[in-house]
Amino acid sequence: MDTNAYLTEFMAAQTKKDPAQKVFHQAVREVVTTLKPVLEQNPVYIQEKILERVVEPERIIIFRVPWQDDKGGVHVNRGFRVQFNSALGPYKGGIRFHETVTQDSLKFLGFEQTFKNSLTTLPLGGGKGGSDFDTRGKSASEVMRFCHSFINELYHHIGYHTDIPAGDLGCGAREIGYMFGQYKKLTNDFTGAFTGKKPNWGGSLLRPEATGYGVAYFAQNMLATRGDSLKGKTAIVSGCGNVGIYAIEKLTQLGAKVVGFMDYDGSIYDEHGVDEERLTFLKDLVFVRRGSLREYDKKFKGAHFRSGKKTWDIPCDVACPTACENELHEKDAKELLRNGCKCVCEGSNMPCTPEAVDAFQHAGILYSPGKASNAGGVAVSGLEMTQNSMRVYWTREEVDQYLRRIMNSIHQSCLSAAEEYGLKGNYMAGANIAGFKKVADAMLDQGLV
Ligand code: 2IT
Repeated sequence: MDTNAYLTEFMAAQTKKDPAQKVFHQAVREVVTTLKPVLEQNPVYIQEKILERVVEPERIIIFRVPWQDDKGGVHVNRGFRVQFNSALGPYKGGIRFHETVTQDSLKFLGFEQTFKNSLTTLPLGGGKGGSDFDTRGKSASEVMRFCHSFINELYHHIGYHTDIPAGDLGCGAREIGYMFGQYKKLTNDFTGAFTGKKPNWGGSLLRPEATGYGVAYFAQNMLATRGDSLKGKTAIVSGCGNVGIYAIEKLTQLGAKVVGFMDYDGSIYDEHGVDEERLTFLKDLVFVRRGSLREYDKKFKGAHFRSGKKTWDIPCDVACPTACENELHEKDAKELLRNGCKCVCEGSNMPCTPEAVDAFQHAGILYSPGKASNAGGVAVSGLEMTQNSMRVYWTREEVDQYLRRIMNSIHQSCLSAAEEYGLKGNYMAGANIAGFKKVADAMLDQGLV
């Protein structure tokens, strides 16, 4: 059978098996499509049914999470952990607390995580978990009771050598703290079974900044392949969480002017660009007061808050989507291109729809998929695990050096893999091929397990 027919049949079988898992299938389709030349040169992957095996999570745990609100009312959420692939190391990946969490979204994220973790060069398998629980609008004690209940079940399935969760959307250091505390209470074991801990109880310096900084380093690397840099570039960043804020910080430090950003309420256009004063305000607004960007508009003259509007119409050279999956559509991509955008560097997981990616690739601008450019976060999680094992703390500078080295290496792997298979400059193909091959070869070595 020729490879196209094999891939068509493969995708049809996937959709037939779980017809409702649309985002997962989107992620799978993106990966397997770019693997075509790899499968042609390495028929063993087809003979050994590596694709069929790699899209099947090793295990999915689904559980009840009951908790009580401050008034004594009873609530029930659903908890998940998708232990996707352990060929390269223990399962590793974040926990998402958001109303949109389903088995579908976590399978997509766990699948992406498997290849992303492979690209980091570190010994990490892939996993993802979470719950359809929204931390927004809940008191700290409600969040704590929820996190404790979540861990009352999950603690059976995770551990230092087994599965190491971290944060993701709706799950930051506060939630990791509550989960880690309960895990330690139940197991009587102080180990690095979570990453994203605070530095005073086992966390790594620079972990909060790592994803955003990594995005900026990756954008810088991409521009360098065209003899260019971030200096003097206009940039927009779509999300305003951990990833977005620190991407803004590093893009600015590397000489770009960030004129647009966005949160759940709307977006800001600030012609002046984010400077130190604005960044300090943003960090306090987002991380401490958990407020809305409407306040930024009131504070800084010349800044405009655009209620309910995204950032993509703001003219820029560099765009970093850092909010969530499928946040950037074909029409947004076309608008960015019309406005002269030269580089799209993904900070969230699969933020660009397939049509948007096609538009960027067709136009020949620099485009990197999240599994390559947002891997700095999980990479520093890996470094946090190393520090925990060694029982040492590294300085900010030491961690930053490793982070830069890892982002450079991911960038290089993408370029080399793409070139090797005749797809020069295609970061999406490069990331998928390099990430996949390492996992696939380990699976072959380990036999049918
Ligand atoms: O999407 C991601 O890479 C993360 N949420 C971070 C995972 C981790 O284990 O640090």
